[in-house]
Amino acid sequence: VSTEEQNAAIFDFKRYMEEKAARVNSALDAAVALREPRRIHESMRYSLLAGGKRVRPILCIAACELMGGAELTAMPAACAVEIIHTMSLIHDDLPCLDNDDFRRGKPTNHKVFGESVAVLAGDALLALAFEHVAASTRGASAERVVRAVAELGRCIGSEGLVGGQVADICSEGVATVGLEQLEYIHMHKTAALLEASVVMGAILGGGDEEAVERLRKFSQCIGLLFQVVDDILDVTKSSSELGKTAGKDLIADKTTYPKLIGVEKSRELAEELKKEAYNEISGFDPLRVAPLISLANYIAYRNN
Ligand code: GRG
Repeated sequence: VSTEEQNAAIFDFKRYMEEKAARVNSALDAAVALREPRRIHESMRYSLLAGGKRVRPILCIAACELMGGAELTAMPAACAVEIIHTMSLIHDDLPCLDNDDFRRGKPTNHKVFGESVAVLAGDALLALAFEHVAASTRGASAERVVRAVAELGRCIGSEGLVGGQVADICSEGVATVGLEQLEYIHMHKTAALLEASVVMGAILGGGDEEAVERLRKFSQCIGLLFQVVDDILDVTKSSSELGKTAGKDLIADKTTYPKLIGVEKSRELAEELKKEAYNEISGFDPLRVAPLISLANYIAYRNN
């Protein structure tokens, strides 16, 4: 067991997550206050404040603090990544995409507000995310704020999150999706927003080029790890909760890591990615890196 792992074990991760999530939640509440026009803000708030683990904003804050920056400096960027995550879920649940009825334990946005408002709530959240980082970030130079905004745009656009989603749609029902294609989908659809979260935090926290690039690699490893674990959970859940999930795309036509390489090899891959993530940040102060090590662990061993 490495020094980093020992420190991470002593570090009270549960408390850390609860405290950070609580402050992220109040910042989100304030950023999307209920105002006129009422209907659109109700719809935006409905999905944004419906819970969720807040992994992305906490990663953003942890990266900023590792670089010596303040939580307050990262908070608008932290809110922005959660706002974008939420808008991607609202759009993903629409009948023209995944057609889901429930999300975060509640009826999906379009089930409550109708499809047109749900589309517009997603659009408004996307616009707000960029406005919020640009207008509300304090404690970082204008140059760093602009760099952070550019990272965000790149990570979620047609060569990032949206690109991954399109590749995913195009691969549906295709029998020959290989490992390379699957990795492309996950690196873009899931890892890109985690990358934006970590890299924005590092930039705003004052990290130099080398530190930012190390953290970028770290985020890419945990991004892919997140999805490999998700795929494994799908398999382990699908056998125990088959009744609940019957008819959904769990086993149907979706290519997953367990399908391509089996559950055992998928677990090995997850373990490798976790080690690679650790390696990337092993040069930082072992005490200060504990939150990021614990977050990597949390992603590797989570059960939901
Ligand atoms: C970003 C402009 C823009 C458009 C969105 C619809 C779409 C394009 C993308 C879909 C992306 C998608 C649904 C990716 C899956 C992301 C994922 C891993 C969700 C689960 O995240 P958790 O476990 O969920 O962090 P909670 O609810 O805890 O936040």
